[in-house]
Amino acid sequence: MGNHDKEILEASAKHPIVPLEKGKFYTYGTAGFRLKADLLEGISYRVGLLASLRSRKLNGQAIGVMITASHNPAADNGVKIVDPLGDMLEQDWERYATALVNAPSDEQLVQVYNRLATDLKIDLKSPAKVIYGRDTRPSGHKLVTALADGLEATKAESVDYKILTTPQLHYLVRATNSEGTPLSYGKVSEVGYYEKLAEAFVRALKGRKINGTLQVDCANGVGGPKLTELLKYIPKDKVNFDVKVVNDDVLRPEVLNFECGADFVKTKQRAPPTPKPQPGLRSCSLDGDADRLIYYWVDPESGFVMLDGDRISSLAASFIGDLVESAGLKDDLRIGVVQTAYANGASTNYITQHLRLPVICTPTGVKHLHHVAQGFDIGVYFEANGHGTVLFSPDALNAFKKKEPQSPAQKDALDTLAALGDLINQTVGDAISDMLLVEVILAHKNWSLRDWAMTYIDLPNRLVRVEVGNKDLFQTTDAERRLLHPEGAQDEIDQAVKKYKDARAFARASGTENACRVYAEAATRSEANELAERVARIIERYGAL
Ligand code: G16
Repeated sequence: MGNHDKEILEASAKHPIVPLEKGKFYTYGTAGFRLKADLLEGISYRVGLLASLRSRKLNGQAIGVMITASHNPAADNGVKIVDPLGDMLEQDWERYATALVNAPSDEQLVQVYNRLATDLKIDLKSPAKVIYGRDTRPSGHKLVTALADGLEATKAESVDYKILTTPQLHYLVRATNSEGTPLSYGKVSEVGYYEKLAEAFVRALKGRKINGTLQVDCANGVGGPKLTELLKYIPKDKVNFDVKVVNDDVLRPEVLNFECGADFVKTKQRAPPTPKPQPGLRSCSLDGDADRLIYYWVDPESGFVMLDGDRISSLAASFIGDLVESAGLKDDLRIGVVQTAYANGASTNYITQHLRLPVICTPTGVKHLHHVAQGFDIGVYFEANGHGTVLFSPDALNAFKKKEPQSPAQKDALDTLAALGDLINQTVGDAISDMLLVEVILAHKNWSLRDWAMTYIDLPNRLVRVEVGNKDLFQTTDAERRLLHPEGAQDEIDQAVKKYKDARAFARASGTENACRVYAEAATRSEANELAERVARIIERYGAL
């Protein structure tokens, strides 16, 4: 008998796992377990067991659990684990999560739990701490109860932070673990998060003026109330930040991510229909849990113009690169950019040829990009869908604060870099923090969105979602740019691509939905559309076999 057997068995009976068809398993995907909410109660309970084990393995450091399905519809939900520094769960542990969640009976669940403890040399009597939060989905209540029961059964100390954006929970995990140390990340509270961002925003602006109104579409998700809260912390006497918060209805679940939000804007390549788009208005959209950000405006002449994650990435890389040069740190700090296969080819060319910075391509999922970005002193990583951040190494942060400036211009650059180190969420992509970063950069450059859009011209592209019988049939290689399985599918894609000028296309299984995604790029919009449709038909055919 292990230490928690009886408690685990008893609580597990209250939160049973829903069996899947024979041969199918629950998997820890791009962002944890993400499914229809009615399949998740047992999973959430078992994630509680895993989070306790993980905390014990890491000497009682706090582990986070976030309950959200982010950009997915209201009927879905998800559970994901956050590691002590606020980053995503270490990949090796995804296997353990999958093993616990797929244990077929309560008894086998106890066995897997005890076996993991033995194999990983975890002392089940040592302290464990888990903190958690959820987005505004109504199903979150039940999933939190199941999670809390898992933590109680395994005698972990826990803190329920109730409703949060995903990046706020990541912040709180890191703040909790660094409290009272020289590397303290900020006050351990939601207020601490607002204070840190607001203070750094004012400092980074250095008196520069923000032009005009910014309209923020909050996808009717948790970002709405949290952004409204943050705005209260920005001192009106110091900063003229005129923000119009829209699509912030969190009381009607059916409107969450519905015809609004960053995912809608990015995939449909148009502004949300509500509120009626106002020509020329600087606008941006967050997604359902506020970790993605897309900017856009409707131009009276050329129509809808979007500035997505690739644009934010190149804007940030260029601005920070210039500051590093002005600060006299160019030879000391390595700057790099991390993208995925979805990055527009024009952005990659701009970054490598114009900014002369290295670009690395990884599979989809911020967990992959984050890891690679850590290899640089300044690692800029964004997915085209608007999910990303900029990571500064301890050496970089140290240099911003300690280097003796040789001129007022150098001091100015060093101060701004130090402020950005506080403004930019170092744990994960954070739409609210990224939005403040974009506003700071535009204010420094005195740029409109049109000026920003002029930096390069995007290649026309199209994203298509394809329903298939079993998405797991589709396996990829080369950072998801080529299909390995089903056999023959990639050859057909290659043939299709050859028919178009400057074209590129790929298909991959989504890690957050039961579908495949197809991306195509070509010299003209109609060719990109046509190619995407062709590849989608290939995927449909292979998916139906
Ligand atoms: C999650 C991940 C992102 C990923 C996105 C789509 O975002 O955190 O890194 O790009 O899913 O993944 P997939 O194409 O595999 O479905 P979010 O905002 O939904 O948490």
